[in-house]
Amino acid sequence: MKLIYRYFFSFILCGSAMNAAPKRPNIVFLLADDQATISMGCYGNRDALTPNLDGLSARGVTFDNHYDTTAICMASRATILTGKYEYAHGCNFTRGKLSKRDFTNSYPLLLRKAGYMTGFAGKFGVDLEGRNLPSGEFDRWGGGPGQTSYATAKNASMKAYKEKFPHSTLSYGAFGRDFIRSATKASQPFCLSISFKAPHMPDTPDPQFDKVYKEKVFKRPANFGREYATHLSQQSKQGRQWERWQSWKYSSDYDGVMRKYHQLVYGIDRAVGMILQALEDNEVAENTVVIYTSDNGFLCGAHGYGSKVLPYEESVRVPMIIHDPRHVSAGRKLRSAALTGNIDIAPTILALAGLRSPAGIQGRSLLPLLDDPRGKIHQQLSLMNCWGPMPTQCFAVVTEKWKYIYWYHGGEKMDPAEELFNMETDRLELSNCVKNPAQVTALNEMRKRYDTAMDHLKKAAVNNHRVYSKLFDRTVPWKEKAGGRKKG
Ligand SMILES: [Ca+2]
Repeated sequence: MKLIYRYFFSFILCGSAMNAAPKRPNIVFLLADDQATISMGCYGNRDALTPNLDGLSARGVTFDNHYDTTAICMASRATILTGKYEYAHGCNFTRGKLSKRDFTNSYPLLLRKAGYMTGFAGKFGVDLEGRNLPSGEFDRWGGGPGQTSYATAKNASMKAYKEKFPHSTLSYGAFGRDFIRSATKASQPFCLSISFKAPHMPDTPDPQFDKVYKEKVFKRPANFGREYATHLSQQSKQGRQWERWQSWKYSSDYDGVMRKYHQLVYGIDRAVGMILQALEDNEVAENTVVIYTSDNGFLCGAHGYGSKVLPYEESVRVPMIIHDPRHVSAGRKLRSAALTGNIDIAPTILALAGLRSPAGIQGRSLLPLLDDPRGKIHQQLSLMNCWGPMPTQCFAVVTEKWKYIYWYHGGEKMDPAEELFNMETDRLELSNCVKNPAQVTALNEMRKRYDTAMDHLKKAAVNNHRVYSKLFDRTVPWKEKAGGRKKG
């Protein structure tokens, strides 16, 4: 009866406003922190229990080649907000804050300006020029500074939830539920952004889910362990990612570590379930687009590395789902192999809201891929690491078929190095094809693509990233780079 009434009411509205613009959708943007594709059932891991996320995947379009162009929290989040590569927004730990101009042009602020009711909860994770947290820029705020805490009581803006939801992950589900309930009473559409802390370290999952993975033994990926790193660059082994193979116990207690990691993701799955249920309960599910992704992946012992940052698959390729219930793509378990990236999130959300992307945005709307999941948005994407020890800093390009990484740093122990991986046949990056005579054509093509990407970097790099115009240029010899800067 309720449904009939709703359709009748919609008909009356349509009839009385034939020329009115189509109703703008609500948008829910859900962001995990350090979540690798290996942690989800819908990305092929049968050990993972993620029923709500798998359901979202089945109803929406799931992206199999989605990359975080910088695989570290702050830079990736700034990219998500702005639709720009790190070198163009300049924001990363120790390097720079997000400018007022870029933040003003970020998707939540543009949507609010266009009449959306906006809410944010979780780890904001981006340092802003001239201010601390942007609590006043959202209609409802449950965000926190720095890394936030898994203890809800320690997150000042979320204290209202500390009794019922002492672990922060479910508190964000409750925030989302309450925001949706109040937002649907208003006449305007809403945009809810939730940034979970999970499954970021320290690995302290919600104890109420302790039984979910108790004594679970996880299948090791086929590139698990140091024996699968002998072909990888010396540069990639100079940072903490190499050391964390041992200190984070991938080497000695893989199952123990992965139980906690998956348990943290299980908490997210439950919180996502709360939010999706709230959309149903408040009768807005049919007009709400849900997007789910992560700010970077996690190496989890692949090749004997821990953590993230490096441009290898487990670190840069992340989950990405878009469910638009209004669209013909809904409910068809569609997957897209198109190359997509975190630079595309803001333009996609802006397009959903019917807004044009501001000048300088480098990403593109992914909505055409809902029409045709076999289509293409990008021919190539750039990947970069501008954080941590200088030898681990690098630039890379990826296509649907190849990934090419250039490690610019030389020295006593190493020469600048190139890596070429076949993304169609070697997703685990077990073979570096740089010296394979059969792949000379591919190598030359990817070098050319790299140089094109560098041309873009040189044009768009902001002040604090201009140094990379030279450092990442593969035509400039190491000696010239080493002479021009202090030891890093
Ligand atoms: Ca992260």
